[in-house]
Amino acid sequence: MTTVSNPVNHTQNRTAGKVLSWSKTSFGIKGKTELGNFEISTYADSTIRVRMSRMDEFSPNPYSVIAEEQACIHSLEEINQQLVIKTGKIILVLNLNQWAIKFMDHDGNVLNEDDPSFGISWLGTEVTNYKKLQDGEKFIGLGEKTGGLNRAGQAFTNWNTDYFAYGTSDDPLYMSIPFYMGIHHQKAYGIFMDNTYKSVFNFGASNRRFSYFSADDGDMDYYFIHDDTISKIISAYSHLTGTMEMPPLWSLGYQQCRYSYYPESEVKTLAQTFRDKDMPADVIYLDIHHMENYKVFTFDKKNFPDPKSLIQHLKAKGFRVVVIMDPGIKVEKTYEPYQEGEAQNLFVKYPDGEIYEGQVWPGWCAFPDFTAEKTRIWWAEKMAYYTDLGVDGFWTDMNEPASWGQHTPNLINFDYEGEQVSHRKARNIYGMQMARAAQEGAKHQGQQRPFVLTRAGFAGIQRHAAAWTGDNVSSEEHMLAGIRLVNSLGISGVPFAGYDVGGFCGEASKSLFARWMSIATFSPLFRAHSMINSNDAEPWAFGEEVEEIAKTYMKLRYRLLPFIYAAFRQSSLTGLPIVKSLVVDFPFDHKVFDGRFENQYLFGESLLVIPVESTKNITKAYLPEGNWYHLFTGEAYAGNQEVYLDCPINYLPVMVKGGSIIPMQSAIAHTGETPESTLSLHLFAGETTGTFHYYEDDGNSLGYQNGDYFQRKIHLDSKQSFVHFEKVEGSFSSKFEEIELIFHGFDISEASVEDSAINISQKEIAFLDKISDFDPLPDNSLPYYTCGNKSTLRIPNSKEAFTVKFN
Ligand code: NBV
Repeated sequence: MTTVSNPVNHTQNRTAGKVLSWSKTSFGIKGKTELGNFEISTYADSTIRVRMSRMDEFSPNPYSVIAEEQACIHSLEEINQQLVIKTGKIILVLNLNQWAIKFMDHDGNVLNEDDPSFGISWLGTEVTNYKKLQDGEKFIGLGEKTGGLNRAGQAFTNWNTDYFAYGTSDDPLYMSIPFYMGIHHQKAYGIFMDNTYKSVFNFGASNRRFSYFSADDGDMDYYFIHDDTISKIISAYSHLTGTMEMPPLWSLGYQQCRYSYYPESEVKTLAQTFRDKDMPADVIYLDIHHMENYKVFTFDKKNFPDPKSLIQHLKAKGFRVVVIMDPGIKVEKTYEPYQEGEAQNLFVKYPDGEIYEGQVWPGWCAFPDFTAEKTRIWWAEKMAYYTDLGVDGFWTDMNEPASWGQHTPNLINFDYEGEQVSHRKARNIYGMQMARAAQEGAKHQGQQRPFVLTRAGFAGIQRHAAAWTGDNVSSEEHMLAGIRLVNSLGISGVPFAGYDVGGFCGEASKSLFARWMSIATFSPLFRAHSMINSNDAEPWAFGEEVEEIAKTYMKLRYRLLPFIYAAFRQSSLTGLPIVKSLVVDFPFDHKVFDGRFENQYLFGESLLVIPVESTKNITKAYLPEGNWYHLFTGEAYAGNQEVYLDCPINYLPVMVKGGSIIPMQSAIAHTGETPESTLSLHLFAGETTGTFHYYEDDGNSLGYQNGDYFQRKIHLDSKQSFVHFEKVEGSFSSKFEEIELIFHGFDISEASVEDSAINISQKEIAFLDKISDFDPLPDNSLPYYTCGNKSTLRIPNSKEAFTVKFN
């Protein structure tokens, strides 16, 4: 490849310059500036891609975007040295005298504009897009980044990094997602820079002129997104980079990890203890000590003489086993994976052809080049070793890739789907390609819905794996920081994420562990984990009181599974988060950015979780607009106000949004157990009407892709006093024969069922004087869950449409 016209100048900023020529393409325009080639194309009315390169050809990232261009240009005009391009939602104005883009909405409001002097610039190989800072502009997103919800005034680096015991303001961490949203003047937009080199996002740090995003090398390649809501912007980003596949139901249960459980007798005791103590759990992890000298695709013969029987034993008790897989392959001439990798040319190499070796747990290791398809196929085949033993899930750790010394030499080569690039371009994508290999491997070995948990990743990782936030610390500060990390991952397209409950490094106090368990009940991934040589950290290891609290919340998690599973289904369709920072629904309410409230989030559509340190007994919370109910006391609150809430250690403040419908089931020991046949539908009176997208399937197979699901919308209209159940779609039979309606905040004396093909007799709709049995308070120190007037009503779970009227 040759440079366009000007040689790389290493000392001075060079801008793209004047537009010299342009022409129309099927999806937009392309042309030349004084310094680069450019192309502007559309992917949707809401999404425009801008590319600029000094090379003759672009070198796109083949991994992140899976959407295709779409012709969405409604008009294109050249007026006074400006090119005006309109889609259904965006007006793009390109200044032809000096490359600078302005994005506006159809009312002419400026959403985002290039700095008029610098626009797209180069400094040596580094390419940057400078964007004028708008008045009061706030910035959110960027995935796994520490700091506050509003990122204004700060800068962040994307360079996947293994960071043991990171601080709560440290950067960069394990995963890079170069997607953010800007919010100002009651408008929002999103920008995704699709470049895998090390990059920097500066949101007005050390200057007050511009924000910018900049990559060490490669093309300036970004997608500008605008729509009326943050949700639509996130969905548009997810349309580009893909959504999560439906995970297996068991992965939504409680997961127990430790570095490491061994020998096998300890693993068996662990499993039995959950069952003996009646604490629901689904997953046990085997960390690196299950291997022989930390070699992947082995089991240690002494500690795990018969892994197949062990796994069968655990399965019989309702447990799934997830094993860790590190990328480093021990350099050992007699070790089969090394022999094969060497013989088949599967490892990352130096430019002179020598295999690159770095030190990790097994000692000196070679690293499979997951950016080459043949390596991913080889890995997928190797995974038969685990699936033959009955392993259910895969945990890809150390895939930044990590190695002792933390300075992988930049000159090593990666295939990058045939492009042949250096570590500078490949590092950030390596972890995602390992997770992909694991997911493809599990599928190749016959698993229909693989569960892969990854530490490193890049934009699009949600298509291949769930994520966790690495080696956090047992502290109050870290507990809250983890919530922000997971919330930020959620608004950056990665809905299935979590943190190590209890903290990985250090020792959790009793109260910290209890509070962390209660918060994580409302996290997409619910997994406790802790470091080698630390105290026991299972939910019963902190004394009786904590055990009771943990058990109550773990049971609540399992009772909420119908609600959680439906939230996963929605997320897999829309890309929207399962834990929604309040900014998603209330972006123009400045209170949601307030340091006191920025950790609050909605779990699913309806549960407002107020995370609070375990040391506090009372906390201030912000209730956004709408009306709210305390989940545990049933007390009603008006929205748009700050309130004080009690939060003793057994009592996490959680509010339910008025108008919500929350399906719950009976407590079960693990997801393989069938709950009782009654589905409890909690209905909360609201100022606005509510819709719930109820969803069920077998939780395991891909049958749902062919219609084998049970799905219906349920509408609650509190003002007009009815609940309407739409006709069920899909061929799946619900596990619930009966629905119990539980009314909260209503004053009901009678009810009737209408429009029903089923004949519901008066007897069946008789009110039951029953209150919920959910009590988070072992010592009953706070009011029992009475919830309004205790009205409940039972009806058959008919697949037909019907309406329940009440007054
Ligand atoms: O495999 C050991 C650990 C693992 O438990 C942890 O969750 C990872 O983030 N792993 C890192 C390696 C080194 C930890 C010091």
